[in-house]
Amino acid sequence: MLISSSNSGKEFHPLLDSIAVRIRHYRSTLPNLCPLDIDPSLGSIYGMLDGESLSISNELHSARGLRKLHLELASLGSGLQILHCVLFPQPNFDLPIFGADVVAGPAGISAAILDLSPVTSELPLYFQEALEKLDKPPFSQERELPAWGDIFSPYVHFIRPANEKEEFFFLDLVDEYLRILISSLELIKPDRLDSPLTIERNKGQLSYCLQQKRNDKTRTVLARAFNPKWADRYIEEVLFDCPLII
Ligand code: BLA
Repeated sequence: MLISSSNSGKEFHPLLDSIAVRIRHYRSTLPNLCPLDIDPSLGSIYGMLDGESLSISNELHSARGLRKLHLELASLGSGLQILHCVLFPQPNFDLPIFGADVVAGPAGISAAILDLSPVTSELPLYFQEALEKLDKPPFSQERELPAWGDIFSPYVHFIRPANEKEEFFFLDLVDEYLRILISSLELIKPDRLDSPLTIERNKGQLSYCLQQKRNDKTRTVLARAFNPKWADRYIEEVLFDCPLII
């Protein structure tokens, strides 16, 4: 069953809640898990727009092999709710970026995106093999990726779930993608910080962030709920701040 719980007093769509529970569960198993500091003015945000409450709550951590684990739940007026999660690897680990974005409106989920995105020309073999083995659920409404979506892997899912069954399929995929990423963490031996591989992966994360910043839909929604200047700062500093150049 998809669970529904309250978060900061706010009811979220059961799919968003269920995904957040899975992410927190996997996160709790990670070695060296450590909360990351965030500017209090950008961490938990509450406001009102046209009589509707707005909220954004951010959870930021690091762990062995992962420089930034970001889970965000946002409620941005007109019944719009968003779950955003990105797990950025440490560039000296040969890992892809885990990303999930789920957008719910008054008529239900309009977009559900999930990927393990490469930071070099191809996904590491371990991930190609593990993802290839997964069953592809029969989603009835696949959506077309925007032009900036060339950062995603061949295993990206971008769908509009048509019913609760398809929401379950998507939740299962999130679970599998997290399981694959987290099980690989135990096997990986990091490269040196000054290795050319590390530098290449660092550049790959940078271009992932630059492409994500071309998503006008994110900017538009944040600018409407708050204001354009705040939206730009939030995107630059919280969502897709650029990785350290090593
Ligand atoms: C689409 N993202 C969207 C949409 C909205 C947001 C409103 C349009 C939904 C639709 O077309 O049905 C909004 N997403 C947000 C906001 C935040 C957010 C406000 O995360 C944060 C506060 N986006 C990501 C990540 C991925 C991603 C990590 O942040 C993928 C891993 C993908 N979102 C993504 C894509 C689209 C999208 C591919 C579709 C864009 C399009 O169709 O043009």
